[in-house]
Amino acid sequence: MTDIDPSTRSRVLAALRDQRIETASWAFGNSGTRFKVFAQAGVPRNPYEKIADAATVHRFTGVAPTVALHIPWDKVEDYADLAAYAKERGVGLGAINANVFQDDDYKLGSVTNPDPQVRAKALAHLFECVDIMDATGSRDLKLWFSDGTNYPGQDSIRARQDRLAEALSAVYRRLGEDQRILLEYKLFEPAFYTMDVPDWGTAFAHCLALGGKAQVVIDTGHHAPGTNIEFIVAVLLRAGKLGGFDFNSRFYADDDLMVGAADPFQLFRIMCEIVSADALRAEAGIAFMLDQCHNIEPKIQAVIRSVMNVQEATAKALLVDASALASAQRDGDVLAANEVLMDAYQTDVRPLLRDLRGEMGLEPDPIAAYKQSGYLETVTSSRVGGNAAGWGA
Ligand code: PSV
Ligand code: MN
Ligand code: MN
Repeated sequence: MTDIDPSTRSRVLAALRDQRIETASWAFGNSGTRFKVFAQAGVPRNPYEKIADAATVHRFTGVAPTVALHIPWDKVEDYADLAAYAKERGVGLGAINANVFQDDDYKLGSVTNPDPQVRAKALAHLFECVDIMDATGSRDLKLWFSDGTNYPGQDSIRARQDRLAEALSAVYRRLGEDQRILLEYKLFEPAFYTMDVPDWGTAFAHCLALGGKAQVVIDTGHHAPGTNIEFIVAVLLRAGKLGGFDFNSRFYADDDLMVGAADPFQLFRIMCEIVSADALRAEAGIAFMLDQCHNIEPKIQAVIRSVMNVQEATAKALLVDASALASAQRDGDVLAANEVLMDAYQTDVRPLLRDLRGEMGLEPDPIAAYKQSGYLETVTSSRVGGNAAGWGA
């Protein structure tokens, strides 16, 4: 793309100014693999400090105004107080992520466990998460179930689907008017033979049966290699069942690397589907969340980088010449249509984003500004003995 014409430029800048990317509290804590968790200096010791870090990301990017919590990793006495603290820092609390995967009782599953007592315990946790949403004012309950089986014959696949449907509908009934379930799927891990929600089709079927307050969330790291994620985005958007994303990058499995690091072109293609369906607007109700771990890289800086990567992909998607694309598609001109997309993808949008930040009263280079701010040095000296993010410790 040569020069961006003034009307395209102002349309793109307006859309980028309104973009909202949600960070994840667990990205700021120590994390690792099952082989080793590497501790970093200055990591948060409690949920309040995680929120302070998320607020720092927002301070330098201007487009990350909410942070998702994971319960019980972010358990506190008083969630209204936590929400007030977040507000003081200039951010809000976003999705509440349930955790029914880290208890010995859940060895054979949580809500799909053959034992009704374990199922009841899991359901009680999900209700507790809705109570927390009531206190924090969160709209979204994000449900990911590690439930599944490792061996053929271990349990009835159909009975487990029945148990899942039962639990989901109990939670659905408990939701408030403006609350919703975001159901997340994952191909494999920790279960290796069957996952009870392995793919978008299963998640979609459950959400359809539940009703309008249940939608599918796409974690970009949760598919078989080679899966066409933008196709899933398009199909779910068309059905009004796309609730949001857990963004991250993967080379192999659920790697949880920085979004846009492994395959920026895929991220662009995903954002093209969003933009062409006019689903970037907040009113479209799509939550653009990060679900990543920063095992070896500095965490706050990595989250800032991730937010910028999403912004860059979005800016490129917004630059697609929709009328040229439609006309090439109408003419059946395969190469011209493809060129329209590639033209936008190959545009260097970094100057545009620097201008955007200037207009928003931010420093043009958020990473340089963050580094100069001395925030990391301050928290490194004031926080001693930071916690693991919640797992792998
Ligand atoms: C599971 O792999 C997952 O993607 C779910 O979203 C969990 O809540 C999250 O990771 C924990 O990082
Ligand atoms: Mn996820
Ligand atoms: Mn994951």
